[in-house]
Amino acid sequence: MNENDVKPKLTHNEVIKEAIPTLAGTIGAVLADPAADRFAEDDIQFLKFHGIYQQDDRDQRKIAKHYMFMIRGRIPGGILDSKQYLVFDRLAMDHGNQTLRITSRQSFQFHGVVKTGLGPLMKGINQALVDTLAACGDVNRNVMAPPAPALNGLGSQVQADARRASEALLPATKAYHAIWVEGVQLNIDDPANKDFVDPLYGKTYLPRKFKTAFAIPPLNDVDVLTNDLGFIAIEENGKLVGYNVSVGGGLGTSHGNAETFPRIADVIGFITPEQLTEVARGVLTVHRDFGDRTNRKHARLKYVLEDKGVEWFKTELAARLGYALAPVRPYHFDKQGDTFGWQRQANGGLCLGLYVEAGRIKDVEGYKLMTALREIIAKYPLEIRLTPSQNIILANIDPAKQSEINATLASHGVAVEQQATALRRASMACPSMPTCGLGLAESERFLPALMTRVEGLLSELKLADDGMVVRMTGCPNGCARPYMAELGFVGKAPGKYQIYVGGNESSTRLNKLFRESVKEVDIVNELRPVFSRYAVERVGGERFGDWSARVLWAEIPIKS
Ligand code: SRM
Ligand code: SF4
Repeated sequence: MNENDVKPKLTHNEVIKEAIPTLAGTIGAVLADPAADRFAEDDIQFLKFHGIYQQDDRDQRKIAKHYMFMIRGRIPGGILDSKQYLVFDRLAMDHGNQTLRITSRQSFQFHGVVKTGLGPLMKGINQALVDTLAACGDVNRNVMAPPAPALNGLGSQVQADARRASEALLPATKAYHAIWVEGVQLNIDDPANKDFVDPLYGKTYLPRKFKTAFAIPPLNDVDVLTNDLGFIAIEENGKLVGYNVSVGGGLGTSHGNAETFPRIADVIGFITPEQLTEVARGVLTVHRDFGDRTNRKHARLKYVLEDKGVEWFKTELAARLGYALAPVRPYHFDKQGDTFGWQRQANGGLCLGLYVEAGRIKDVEGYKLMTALREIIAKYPLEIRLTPSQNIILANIDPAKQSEINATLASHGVAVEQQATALRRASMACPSMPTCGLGLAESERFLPALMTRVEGLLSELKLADDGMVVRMTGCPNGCARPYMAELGFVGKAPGKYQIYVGGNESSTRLNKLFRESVKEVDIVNELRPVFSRYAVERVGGERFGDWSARVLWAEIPIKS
């Protein structure tokens, strides 16, 4: 480097990670201070690595800032046992807002926790042998895996591999245990903490978040190609022989910043299950070493792939592993989404898929899903599985208990047959208001009302029974993966949305921007001519996403 060259400035997040690689900050001390109702900026960043976001209630901002916390679990593959579920339920009732939010990465979030509840809630989660470590922050996040127990013989093996990958990519800091389990500030005079450097992540962790998912073709329920790292199961004669590896997927963008974009991952090779953790670590360390630490909007692995190229990536990974990956094996995705209602598992047990609107488990008048689940899970031995589309599966149920469970659900207004329309069953919304600090428009609170209007339009056009993947987010970060939807809505400003069209059923194609800014009240009017054309122009049973990509995309003005 020439002496006149100015080294680009590292982001503040890099500076604070370098200064305190244990990620302890002053969290323990502030937690113990009864006068403090919130944490200061650097601790807010460290808290994310512990699975905690400081938020404020945006409905109350005009009156005063009411600080509260969102806590996200680390639940690889979305599987919990009954005891763990009941602990989550109790903690949400005692310290949260009496709801549990299933996330689009198969975890649970608590919302509305005030600072005095934070310590007891975190302790309770850890006592249930679940944790929240690395659920957020510049590390590998909750690892996804297909949750459907009735899927096929590979399910449990792939789930076990997802847990293995999750463990292999965990940060090693002792701060999490000290603060949340022992209830003390990390002892920085202990040499192990004073000179701590994470063996995998180093001092400064990753430049940005990193996401890993496992898929079992032909089902792409996890949206594997939207992840930084994907493992696509390859089966031969009913046995798992290994995984195709995908790298460099990601969805987050920013309005008005053309240098940010969603990207579908590249499938770069095949590995055996024995190679899984070393390959996962290899891919993650390429991100660690080459991700942009000077600009958090350009820091995801997808930009390394985009800037340096896929061939460069393969060579760099091979250099780290000491071998090149084997050639990609044939695979094919043809669908996504969940199966609802009762199904028989291969082991003779039953499972029940339940639709959860926008992932929010709650009680409302006439529909007491939270109570129904609590009663059933407390009474019958079963397993809980959270899905990547924000729904829940009760698994391993004794067939003799089916009718009792149906009766309990019915007594709380929860249907098992015809749980929701085809449109709603394939829909997702991110939380946005009032908890998310980044939301520009409503999402979870608006989508149900919009769905009712869209359903009306579809029935007028005799399209009501046709499924369509609809996803909404309150901003362009893409938390409900709207850029993969057949019909996507992305918040632009209060009460205004971008409309995207053209994703496909297998979730292997990004959609395209169709309308830049549409007011809530105008959405159905915008969609009416589109759906009317689709109803008459589609070929055979062509889905809305495929028709949009074939017909509408040709009409969308190309942006320079
Ligand atoms: Fe997300 C930030 C919620 C999945 C891309 N996401 C946030 C925050 C924490 C807002 C913040 O930073 O202050 C949101 C908390 C809202 C709240 O009140 O709960 C939030 N994201 C969620 C969840 C709960 C949405 C949901 O509907 O379930 C999902 C939690 C998953 C989990 O259990 O780990 C969630 N977020 C996603 C996904 C989808 C996925 O991972 O499959 C994406 C797009 C994929 C990707 O990462 O590219 C996603 N979230 C983002 C981004 C944009 C990242 C980027 O690369 O630009 C942000 C903003 C950020 O990180 O600065 C963000
Ligand atoms: Fe918040 Fe935006 Fe994510 Fe929705 S998409 S939860 S508004 S960051």
